[in-house]
Amino acid sequence: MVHYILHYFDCYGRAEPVRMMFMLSDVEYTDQRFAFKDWPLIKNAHPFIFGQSPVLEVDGKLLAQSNAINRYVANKYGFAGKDDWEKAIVDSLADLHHDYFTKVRPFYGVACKYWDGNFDELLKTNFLPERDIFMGIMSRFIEENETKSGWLVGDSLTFADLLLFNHVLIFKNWVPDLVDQFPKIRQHRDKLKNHPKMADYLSKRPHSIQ
Ligand SMILES: N[C@@H](CCC(=O)N[C@@H](CS)C(=O)NCC(=O)O)C(=O)O
Repeated sequence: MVHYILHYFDCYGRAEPVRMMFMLSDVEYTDQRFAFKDWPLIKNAHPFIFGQSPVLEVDGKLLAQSNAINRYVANKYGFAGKDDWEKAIVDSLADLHHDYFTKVRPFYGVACKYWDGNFDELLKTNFLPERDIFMGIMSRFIEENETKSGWLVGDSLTFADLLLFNHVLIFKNWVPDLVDQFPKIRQHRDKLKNHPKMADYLSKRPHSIQ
């Protein structure tokens, strides 16, 4: 049996979609969490080959970059898309999510209290305009795929769905009306929230706001 160790901060962030894929697939793994205050001490040591987290250890081999990890685990356990075309579309949505997350970092950093800044101002000038673009695109994918499955791509859940879901759950903490004007995103979120395994997982996972 493969031995997986997922190294990440004690929060959801970039690691939660991987945790969700392991959970949905009943795959055992070590969820190696560390405190934010410890990061400077461990950042340049094993296993952080890029000086960043997450890192997935697979029988002692190290894989960095959250989307490379997502894709690796997704390919193994059936969350990557059903054929080459679906896989390419899933990857494109993961890249879009990455770009979006990079764009809203000024707001995210203030929301997490990583740095000082005007929360209300950044919400208005940074987060909300990017949110509207991102959620608009995601809504279109869900709508176009609605008769097939209600997932973003094809007829089954992929890691692109988990990236969107994780984002929605986290940012709702700071933006309570995050998805009020996006019915397709609410529908997608509820579909995942009501998935029996997911509902159980969400009720038991360690609490975090980010
Ligand atoms: N593109 C990388 C970004 C990784 C990244 O920035 N991770 C953050 C935590 S979410 C981190 O390690 N920050 C601390 C640092 O860079 O020192 C990925 O997706 O894994």
